[in-house]
Amino acid sequence: MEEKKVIFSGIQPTGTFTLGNYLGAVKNWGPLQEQYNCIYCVVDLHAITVRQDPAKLRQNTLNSYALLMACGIDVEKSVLFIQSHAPTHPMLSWVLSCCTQFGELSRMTQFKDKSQRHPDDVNAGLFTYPVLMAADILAYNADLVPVGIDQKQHLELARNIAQRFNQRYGDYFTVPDAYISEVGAKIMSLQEPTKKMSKSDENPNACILILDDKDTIIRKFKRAVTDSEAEVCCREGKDGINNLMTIYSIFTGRSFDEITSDFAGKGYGDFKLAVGEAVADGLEPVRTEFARLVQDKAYLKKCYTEGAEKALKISSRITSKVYHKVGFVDNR
Ligand code: AQP
Repeated sequence: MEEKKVIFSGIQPTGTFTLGNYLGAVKNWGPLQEQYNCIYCVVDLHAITVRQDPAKLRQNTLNSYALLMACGIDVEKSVLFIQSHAPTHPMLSWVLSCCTQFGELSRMTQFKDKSQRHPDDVNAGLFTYPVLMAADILAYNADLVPVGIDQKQHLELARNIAQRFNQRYGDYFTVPDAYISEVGAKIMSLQEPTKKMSKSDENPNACILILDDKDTIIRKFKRAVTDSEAEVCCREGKDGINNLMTIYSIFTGRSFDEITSDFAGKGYGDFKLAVGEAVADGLEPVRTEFARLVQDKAYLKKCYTEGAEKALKISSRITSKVYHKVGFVDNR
């Protein structure tokens, strides 16, 4: 029988997830569990590349873990763990950083963006973050990495690093492919629809958080920036409406043509309200399940402890093999 392919992905524990994180990544992770060996983690090591309040980071990490479960990650089917519980990732990251060029890291657009946003803290971790991300993936020899389009450049780098290691030390790493969904791979800001929806946006109306309550979700959609026409259709230049149509289509299963005919002759107000309601209702089960799980601290602890054990079992084997290949003395 053909062995199942390995999927790896991670998400930062910066508060709750945005609708972009959800539609571009997390929502797709659950269904993949049936077909693949899935390994998912909350990437708290990545989070400290920007300054964090320690107590909040701890809380956000636990909340993110519970939220992933509420979004459909089943700990019986997938390995779900917290990144800092697997020291194999930074161990592997060091070796991989020696296979990465300074110039490559300098070209990463996220580094450029984030260093502009935090000019007082352009730390080395922010610069080398994509190497740690490569280690996250390669520590499991993952075949596929489900991410939004914004992570494509980092994934390309992970592929280059894997190939370089393989050339130097002999084929070992699987060169991972990005797994980018056809719709929802780039959800745009509700206030500036040419920019991606991002949780660090200063305007709270730009971004839907998946734990926002129904009224808040509807209010944010009502305030969404659109255009001066009144036709609900997908066309170049109608960035705001195109984005709302994408979101509505994912939540209702309606095609773009169906949406256009459903809203023919109606104004944007009706459409925005319908999008808000579809999203709020669609996210309701996630909110309810999250509220239940987050109370059960003992169960969560059991899940993330067991998740770390499973993750370490796989990644320790791969890291030991890598250490041997580069010429470190075995200690077993
Ligand atoms: N707007 C988006 N549309 C589609 N997918 C998105 N992702 C992020 N934003 C969108 C995907 O979500 C996954 C987890 O992302 P992350 O934890 O690495 O956070 P991020 O990419 O840094 O996203 P944020 O929310 O916008 O954070 P900040 O404000 O810190 O930049 C990834 O698969 C990502 O592609």
